[in-house]
Formats: sequence, C-alpha cells, structure tokens
Amino acid sequence: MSDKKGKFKVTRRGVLGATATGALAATTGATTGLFGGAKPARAAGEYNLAPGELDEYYGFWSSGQTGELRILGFPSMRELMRVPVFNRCSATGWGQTNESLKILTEGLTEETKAFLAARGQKTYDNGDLHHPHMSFTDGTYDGRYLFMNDKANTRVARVRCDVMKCDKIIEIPNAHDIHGMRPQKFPRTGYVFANGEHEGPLVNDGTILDKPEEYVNVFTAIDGDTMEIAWQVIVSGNLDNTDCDYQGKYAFSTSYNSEMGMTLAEMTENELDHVVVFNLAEIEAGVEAGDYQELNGIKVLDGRKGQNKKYTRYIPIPNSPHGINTAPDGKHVCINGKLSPTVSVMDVTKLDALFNEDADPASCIVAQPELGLGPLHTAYDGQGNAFTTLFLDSQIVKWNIDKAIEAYGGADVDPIISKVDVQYQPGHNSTSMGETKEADGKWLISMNKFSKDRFINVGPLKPENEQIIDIASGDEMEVVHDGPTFAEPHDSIIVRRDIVNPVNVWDRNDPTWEDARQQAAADGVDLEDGADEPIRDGNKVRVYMWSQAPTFSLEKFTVKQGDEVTIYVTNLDDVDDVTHGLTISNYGVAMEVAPMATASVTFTADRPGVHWFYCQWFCHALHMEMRGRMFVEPRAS
Ligand code: CUK
Ligand code: CUA
Repeated sequence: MSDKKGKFKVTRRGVLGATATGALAATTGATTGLFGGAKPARAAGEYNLAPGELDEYYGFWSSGQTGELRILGFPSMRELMRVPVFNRCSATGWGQTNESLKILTEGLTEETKAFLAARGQKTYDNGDLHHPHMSFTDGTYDGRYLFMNDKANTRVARVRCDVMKCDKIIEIPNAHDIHGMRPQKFPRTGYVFANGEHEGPLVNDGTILDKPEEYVNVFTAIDGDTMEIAWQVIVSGNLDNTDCDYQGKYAFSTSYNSEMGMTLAEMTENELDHVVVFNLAEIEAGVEAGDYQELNGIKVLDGRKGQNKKYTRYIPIPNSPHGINTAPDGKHVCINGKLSPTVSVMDVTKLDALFNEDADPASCIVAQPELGLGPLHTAYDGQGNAFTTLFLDSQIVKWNIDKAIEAYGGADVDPIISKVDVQYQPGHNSTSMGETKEADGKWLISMNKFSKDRFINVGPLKPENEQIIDIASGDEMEVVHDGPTFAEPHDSIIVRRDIVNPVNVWDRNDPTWEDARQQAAADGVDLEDGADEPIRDGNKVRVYMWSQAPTFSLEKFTVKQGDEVTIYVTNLDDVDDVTHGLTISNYGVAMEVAPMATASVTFTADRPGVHWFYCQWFCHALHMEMRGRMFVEPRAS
C-alpha cells in the first residue's frame, strides 16, 4: 500500500498545481488577516457544538459489514443511536426477541428458511449494509422511512422513522447480492430500486455451475409501502449502483462488468462498460400485458440487450463505472468512472428519444470531464456544482456541471474549481440534503476507507475516517473535522432535522407487538396488567410482567425444566427516556423494553435452579434492585 500511496502522491501534486498554492495562500490569509475577512472562516462552534447544543441535521449512516444503521448528529458527528437491522444486537435483543425474529424471518424465502433451519438458525446473523436512503415525496425527504440493502444475504430492509426501528426485511429471490439501492424520488416512494450485483444462473439450484454464459443479473423494484416485490428485469452485464430521476420515468444502474467476466482480467477487459436505463412506464405496461415469466412468485421481465423491447437501453460508459448520482437540478446524472478518470454526465431529458426514436444511446451524454484518478461517487451543492471523490488521488474535486457541458461542446473552459486532499482514499461522499431537490450547499462529508496516521493507534485494524468539509465558505473546500467510525460505513445521508420527528414513547396500539397482544387476549390477560402466575399450556409457559422503575411486577416465578418459556414485559413508564430491559443470567437472554413498549422472548428452561433476572438499562436510583428470580424446577428423574 505504501508504495502505491507514494506513487499517487506524486500524481496528486502534479494534478494540483496552482490550486494547492491557492488554498495555502487562502489559509495564510485567514490567519494573518491579510485578506481582510474575504474568506469567511467558519466559526469552530458551528460544527463543534457546545454541551447541550443540538445538531442541525440528522446523519443516517450505513455500517457495512457491521450490519446496523447508525444515527449521527451532524455536523457534530456525535453518534446518537445504532439501529440493529441485519446484525444481532446484545443490548436490544434484536435477533432474539419474538418481535425482531418475526421481522427477521418472515421475509425470507422458504428455501433460505430450510437452509438456515438445517444449521439450527432462524435467520442470518450477519449482513453488509451499504446504502441507507430516506423515502421521498415530490423530490425531497419525507421523514417516513429509511430503506437499506444487505449485500451479504440479498435483502432489503426498512426502518420506521417514527420509532427508529426496523419493521420489514425482505429477501430478494432470483437476484444475487443486493448492492445499489435507491428509493423513487418522484412523485413519491413508491418503488425502491435494488441491484443484484453478482451474476448467477436465474434458477440457482446447482444444475448450472461454471457456465458464465448462462448467468444473468436481476434488477428489482420493491413497493416501499408494502415491501413486496413489484417486478424484476433481467439485464445484460452486472449491476453496481443505481439512482433514478426527478420525473418518475426512469431508473438507471451502473455496470462494471458488461463483459460478464469471472476473473479480474476478464471483468476489466472492455474500455467501455455501460449504464442500463429502465423505462418504468414500459416495464409496467409489460407487466400488464403479461410479458414476463413468473419465478419464485415474482414477475420477471427480459430487458437484456437485443430483446428489441422498450424496457431498457444501454448507454456506453468508460471504464467500470461505480457510483451514479442524480443532481438536484432534476436534469443531470453523474456516472463515476472508477477506472476511467472521467465522470459522464447524462441528461435525463434526452432519454425519451432513446426509447421512442431509437436515438443513439450515447446522445444522452452531455459532458465527460476528466477529474482525476478513481472517481467513485458525486454529491451536489444545489448551485450547479458537483463534488466527486477521487479514490486513488485521495481528493475531493469540486467542479461545475454547466462548464463541463460547455467544455464537452468544445469551449475552452475548465470545469474544475478546486481540489482538497482527504485522509485517505474516499468512497462515498454526501452533502447536506444533497440527494434531494433541497440540496443546501452547506456541508460535505468524505467517507474515507483508510485512516492510517489520523488517530492514535488501535492495532492492525484501524477505523475509517470521515471528514467534514465546509463547502459554504467559497470555492476552496476546507476540511474541518476528522471523525473515526467502525467498520465500514459506505454511505450516508444528511437530513435537515425538521424533517425527522420521532416519538418519545411508544403508542400502546403499535403493531410491533400484535402477536403478544393476541396471545395475551387468548390467555385472558391484559399486557398492561400482567399476570400473577405463569400461564401453562402443556409444556409451554407464558409469563406476563410489567415494568415500572424500579420494579418488575413479578419478584419471582416458577417453571419446570424443559418448559418452553415466553416472557412478555410491558414497560408502563410513560416517561421520556425511561427504558428498562430484561436479562436472565446464564440463560443468554436480554432485551430492551422502551417506554410504553412490549417485548417478548422465548427460550427453553433447560437449566434447573435459581436464575436471577434483572433490568440492564440504568433506569432509577434503585436500578440494581430491579431484579427477580426465575425458579426452574428440575425434571423428575
Ligand atoms: S459502494 Cu462502497 S464506496 Cu457499496 Cu455505494 Cu461505493
Ligand atoms: Cu429498570 Cu434498570
């Protein structure tokens, strides 16, 4: 790595030239007052909040292979919450409570359920969460839901923004490894688009193995309201990232492997790969007309090259494009070249002609500025400027879209405005509200894959480094903050805080614990009242408790060895921030019960003896005393 780094450093210096000198002069000016305040230096207080001050934005962060969603206060970068999604969480009991297991299992295919059951598992314990995106109405965030993908186990999940908990997870049949994922922007979400990244046989039952010529890739549209799959389209080449327009007409996905190669050499062979454009109205008409095969209950249309259908068009793009980002102007889409130093700018208003007049697919490309080495993702300020991460150059480049278009048309203009070094190797970047029509041009975050020397050493595994860049104070970008994060946030969105309005306590009528409500009703119990004694039903035993700081309604209860025990806890503390928990020691049981929520857990009481249960959320001066005993009577021998 160090050799490579050294090499790229040389390249960077060369590319930088006058810009670097300019930035240096500007900095000097600010400290000496030479520029007479011409460079409006940002007051530290604006991103470095004083105690008690609240952030202006919510940051919703992926966590990559950790599998959870994270909520940060932005720009302070204070981590506020972790929302377990594709992972197993020790604190909240996600992956153990009945309520979470229902969400984690009900959307799996029968085949996956059987595969997991044979391993003694109900669901996957791992995930790889890359792309968190909020639902849209009329081109901007609406605060209803967050959607996210699992590349590891081919799933898409939804988090409710009213309670900030995951309420749906579905596995995507027929596709392999969901990577790029975006919600429809207009008129609303609507569809959630999801790319299957890796190629495979359409029916992957072992009949076809090492025959890549028979592999396909599948693009999926999910109904974001019901979390059911609306349709799928088979494409040529693989699928990487995806985005859609502000007209509600098209979605588009990058393909870095148009070659359908299986080795590195094969995958990078062609100078040109492509972007697939999906024509939503034509696909819907195709579904209506029955032009699909049904596979695993999903309507699958054929959008491969040479089908002569109006479902897709393939736009040639150099070389192995990665990120694809629609600009807030509603017109332009940047396709980041990765192995090519260019970003290709697509004009969505020229897409109709591709489908209706069979125009040359390349005619929708209106600019192709050469920006630097390794462009991966682009973000926007809403003022016509774009910010592209350069992975190999370890820089962000700020450039102007209109000037890039003029230059493409032959004008002698340089679209590049400035570059800034980041530490090191950026992947995604995001601007405040930048993937909506309301991009406000204040902040940029650069999500860097390597942190190297930026923090004190924690051993061979290092954190990522996320850097906040001030983009509101002029043409030069200024890095104002380093923020370490654990493995491995790929992507983030920065959302104005007035859009996000979670509740403080649960509504007792919430559907999350509907099963518990029904079981309690069948047992003649009110969840809020609990039951004085366990309710026995053969070897199934149900224990109903409430919690109110600092007590559980039961000080003790008795079950028999071998019983299948379900414990329901309802938190009656109708008070902001008084969460309780239930941990049963040496039983591997723990769960969170937030204010006015019900949570439940089922386990086999296979260890006889006295087992304390206790509240693991510090809730009261007598929190330590918030405990009780579970007696497990030994099996008669
Ligand atoms: S991908 Cu990771 S840096 Cu999964 Cu959005 Cu580009
Ligand atoms: Cu309840 Cu601690």
